[in-house]
Amino acid sequence: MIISKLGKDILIHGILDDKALHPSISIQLKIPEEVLRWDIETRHRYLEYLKKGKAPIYRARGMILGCAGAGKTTLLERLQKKSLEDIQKIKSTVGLDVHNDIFEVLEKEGELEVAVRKCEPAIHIKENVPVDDAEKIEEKKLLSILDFGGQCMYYACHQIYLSKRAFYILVVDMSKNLEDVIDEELCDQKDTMFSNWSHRDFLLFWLKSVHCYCGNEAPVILVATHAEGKSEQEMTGYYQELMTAFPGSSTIKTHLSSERYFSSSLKKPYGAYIESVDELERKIVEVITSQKHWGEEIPLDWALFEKFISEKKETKVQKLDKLKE
Ligand SMILES: Nc1nc2c(ncn2[C@@H]2O[C@H](COP(=O)(O)OP(=O)(O)OP(=O)(O)O)[C@@H](O)[C@H]2O)c(=O)[nH]1
Ligand SMILES: [Mg+2]
Repeated sequence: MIISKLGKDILIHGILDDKALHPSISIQLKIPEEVLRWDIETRHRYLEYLKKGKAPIYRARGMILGCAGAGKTTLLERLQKKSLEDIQKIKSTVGLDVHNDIFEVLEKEGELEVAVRKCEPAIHIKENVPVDDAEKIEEKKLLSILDFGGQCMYYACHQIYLSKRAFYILVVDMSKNLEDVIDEELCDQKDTMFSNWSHRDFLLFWLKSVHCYCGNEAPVILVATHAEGKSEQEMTGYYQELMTAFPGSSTIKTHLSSERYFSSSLKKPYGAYIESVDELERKIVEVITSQKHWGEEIPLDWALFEKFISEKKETKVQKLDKLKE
């Protein structure tokens, strides 16, 4: 049986409003939450596709948020195991950088491996296997990362990208005092609603954005950069300071956890990193693999369509007839 009878009934006849649609319903029915929100005709179509076969899919999306200069791109490049020489060449991010499928998730080892064969589609369709057989799919477990530019003129488009399906890495420069107003050159915030905002205000803004667009459960990993020379005690103290910096925002704080709090530092003069990012890497894998859509089953046709799209990616315009085919 592909999905339960109740699932089928809901897909074909059920009317679900937002209040009735608790995420647990989607898990129970094994139907993605987004599908349950579609109109009845499209839900019907989903069911038809599902009858033809389904396949588990392992995709994750992480978004790196924080003020300009906090060290977002640096952190990403460290996760990619780039050399300090490369890292020192990093320039301020313009808009946002989308890194599709840059890491392979090694679930058992708790590691992220830089995906080497990026140009190949993530999904491989095996030959000589019946079309409706999930075994036909050989999937890779992949992670995409969106690295946001910290200048405030880009913030208006963030809600397009923030998603319930993603997890977040919030980067904060811990060498700055939380209550200090951010230099207006840093995030280009002069004469905007962000002028005179302190580091604390910006942090709250990021957390509120995640809360607003991604619901209560979106996990946030907090990374305090510029942590050179900080003792463990100072690190703990900084986290506690952050937690008390948002009085009356208890719902916002639910996105944070001391277990998802890390420090990162560079030791420039000696040409070496102070700390590795292995622990952060393991936490990312843990967060990804505990998200409810990890390994969710999708109609096989969707997977085939993705393969088709990735093969044709080089041609920017596709004829609709061909796509429909
Ligand atoms: N000392 C020290 N410098 C760091 C650390 N992390 C980043 N930097 C430096 O801070 C500067 C800004 O780093 P980026 O990674 O470009 O910062 P970003 O958050 O991506 O900035 P935007 O792209 O402008 O939003 C660079 O010169 C980095 O070398 C750190 O932990 N310690
Ligand atoms: Mg950057």
